[in-house]
Amino acid sequence: MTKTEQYIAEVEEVSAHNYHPLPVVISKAEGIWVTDVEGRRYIDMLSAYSAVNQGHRHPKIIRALKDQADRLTLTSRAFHNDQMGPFIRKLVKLTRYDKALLMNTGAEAVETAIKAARRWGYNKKNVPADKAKIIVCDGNFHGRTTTIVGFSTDPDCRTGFGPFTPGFEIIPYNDANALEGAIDANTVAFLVEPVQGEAGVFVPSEGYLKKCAEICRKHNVLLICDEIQTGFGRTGRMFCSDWEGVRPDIITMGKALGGGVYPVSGIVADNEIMMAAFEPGNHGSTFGGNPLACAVASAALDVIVDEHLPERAAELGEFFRGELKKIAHKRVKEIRGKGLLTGLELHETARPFSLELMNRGILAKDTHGTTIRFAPPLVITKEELAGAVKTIAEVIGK
Ligand code: IF1
Repeated sequence: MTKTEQYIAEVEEVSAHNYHPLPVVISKAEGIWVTDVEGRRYIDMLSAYSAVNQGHRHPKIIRALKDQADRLTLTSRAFHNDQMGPFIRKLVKLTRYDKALLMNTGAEAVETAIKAARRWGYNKKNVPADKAKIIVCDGNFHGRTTTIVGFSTDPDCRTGFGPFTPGFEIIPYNDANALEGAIDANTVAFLVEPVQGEAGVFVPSEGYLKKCAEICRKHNVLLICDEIQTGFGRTGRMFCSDWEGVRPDIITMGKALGGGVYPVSGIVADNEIMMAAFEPGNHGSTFGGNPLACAVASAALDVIVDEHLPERAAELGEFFRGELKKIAHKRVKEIRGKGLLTGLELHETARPFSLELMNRGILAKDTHGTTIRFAPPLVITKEELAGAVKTIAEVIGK
């Protein structure tokens, strides 16, 4: 057995079988490159689902991690720490909101937004107790807690995990009229991804989010944008909602906020929501806002701003999709995306192509059967992207 086979066999034996990864075992990484246990190098074109926008092990982020690890890692929120305030200040200045609430994973950020919206609804909109409704979209992906999978439309995510939390209504994505039709007196929020990732990189029509924002405002419904995957430069703006000049009432964030180094998530919102929703004792997390997380996330934000990652993603994404479109092979059904988040949809099953790309040094994951998702770290160069396109063309054209 090769080393790769040994590691995979071990995981098969001792880990729950909740994933079906590509058969590559990674042991090292730097920037856009990862190295497997056989010493083979690959370009990472998944970026841990956009969590390593800054590239693997960015030196400034690793420095922050090490320095903070030598001082203080965890206090819990029973005491203050000297990292949380300065970091949140930086985050709310960047995002231009009054306040942030820090958690660890994306799903927790979404749960936090749901709680905030419900409490706001009861305290500010006078929704009768336990009647709050939140509208969500067909094809959504917001995480894997029991509440969140309860409003998923993907059978793989939800089957067998009920009974589910009530209070959610599902409408079609990319249909602003459906949103207006679904809003009633008890509706507190509309939760939406500005680009649907899991659904196969589905980019809604231009103006959709703006229209949704107007409808929400008109009916006093909170707009919650889930930017966990689309945030921090991935789509070519700091947040994807910036593309349409939309300022959501709540943004959920995670993934790249921790620079691919440490799980850090949270929500931002203004006082009107944060103060109505949260008081001592009604929400929290042992690790949320811990000093190690804050030190890492602070450096992660600096890298995004200092290295102009949103601007890079905008420019390189255009270049990448332009080059991909030149492949024009009959196997290709559609190429779509925003910034450095691209889906290449085929007329056939995508997994064999992901496997062949892997054999040629490119790691990209198939999603929803026929789409390959390309989302390299935003620090990738034009030359590296051009090289990747050549390989992709060879694999698709084979
Ligand atoms: C998995 C997808 C990506 C997310 C949005 C919340 C979360 C995610 C918009 C939850 C997480 C992940 C998690 C990963 C696969 C993945 C994914 F294919 F399922 F849709 F990225 F595209 N909101 N996305 O995309 O964040 O709790 O995981 O930190 O296997 O679950 P989390």
